[in-house]
Amino acid sequence: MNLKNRNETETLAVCGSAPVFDQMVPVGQLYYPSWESYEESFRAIFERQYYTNQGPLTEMLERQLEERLGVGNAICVTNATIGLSMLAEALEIKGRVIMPSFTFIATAQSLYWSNLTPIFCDVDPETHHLDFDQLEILLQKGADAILAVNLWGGCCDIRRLEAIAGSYGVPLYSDSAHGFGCVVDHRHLGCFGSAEVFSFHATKIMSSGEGGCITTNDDELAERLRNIRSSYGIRRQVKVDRTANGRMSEAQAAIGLLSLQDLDNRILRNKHLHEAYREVLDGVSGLKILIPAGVDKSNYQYFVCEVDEDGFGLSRDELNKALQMENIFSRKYFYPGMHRSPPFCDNYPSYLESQPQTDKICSRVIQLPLGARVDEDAVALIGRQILLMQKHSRQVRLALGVR
Ligand code: T4K
Repeated sequence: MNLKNRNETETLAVCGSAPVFDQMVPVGQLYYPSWESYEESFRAIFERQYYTNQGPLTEMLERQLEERLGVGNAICVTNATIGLSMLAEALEIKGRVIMPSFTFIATAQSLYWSNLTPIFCDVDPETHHLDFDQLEILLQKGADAILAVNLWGGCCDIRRLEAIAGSYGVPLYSDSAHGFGCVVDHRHLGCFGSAEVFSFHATKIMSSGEGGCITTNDDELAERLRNIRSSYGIRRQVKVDRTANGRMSEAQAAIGLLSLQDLDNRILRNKHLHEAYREVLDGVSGLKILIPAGVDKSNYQYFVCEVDEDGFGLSRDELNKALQMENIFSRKYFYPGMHRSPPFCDNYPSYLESQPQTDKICSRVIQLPLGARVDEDAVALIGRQILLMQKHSRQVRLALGVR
């Protein structure tokens, strides 16, 4: 496309041009192993005819995860959502759990499944993680646990959080769905608090298609989790009240093992893509780029910006719509905040006015494509379309039907 010879707005899909990408460019890692390696692993599963219930591949994946993360126990599960529910059960938490209002619905739903009451805490506008001032106020009112959430390849100030949880005598556990491969103080995420939960969903940097894993250095907690996970594959029988089916299949474990092999290359690739985005978008007025906070090393699995309508010239929703028309499938994770999501908005209306930072972030945040289906040329094109959308924001708005 030669911009010099064309009216620039004519190169925007929202203004009538063909989309800049022929095919959907999604947010999400979506790295998959080569067909050959996949076929080899699956042939072995079919030869063994052992498909699930803590088979040899799941066992192997757990040992490799423990080694990589430097943690005593890795317990693989069907997905992170069931992992979070199992963990609340295994920690034997009763009552009220403080969690951030800015997160994916699975975090809050895991508490509901465990008959726990979520206490929503607002987040820090710079990091998107728990706000420590509000956390202290909530702890003083009484809580039975803290469920932290580590977002975007960053981490809460986890040392400070451990100290605060210790001083109030409440367990701390983390939803680290986004955090596999991140390092804090020379230790991998997965070693902090009572336990952490990772997601191995296809959109995550470490993937088994669907899947996840709970990590802990507490051996008793790990045994309870293994007993809750299923009646199979336990090492030692311990008393648990409720069990679930949170087993990881051999098919998932096979993909997970292949994913782990190549993880460092993918993190490096993500880092380069981040840098490429920043080369185009750093300093653009009204666009704030979120740098993963609180980690020595990030996995860079999300590229996150906040759009300030006044400074940028378009709202986040307008930008998002115009990008989708280019086949650039940006996302607005997370919208709305937990305190505005059913059933929590109906059951706990008192939070509606008490989470201003979450509300602000939810109205501004956007994730741009990263991962297997994006390369540096794609980043340059996405960046260029964003700059054009800003430059011609008035026409974009008119084309979108906004006055
Ligand atoms: N805690 C937090 C903080 C989380 O963010 C999540 C999940 C969890 C807990 C729970 O973890 P899991 O129980 O899922 O293990 C996605 C993912 O489903 C979810 O894992 C993730 N977080 C959440 C933030 O995003 P969707 O419904 O928005 O993604 P989806 O499936 O529409 O995929 C995104 C894009 O990728 C789409 O444009 C389509 C494309 N895509 C997706 C898949 C799965 C593909 O092209 N191929 C694919 O196979 O939820």
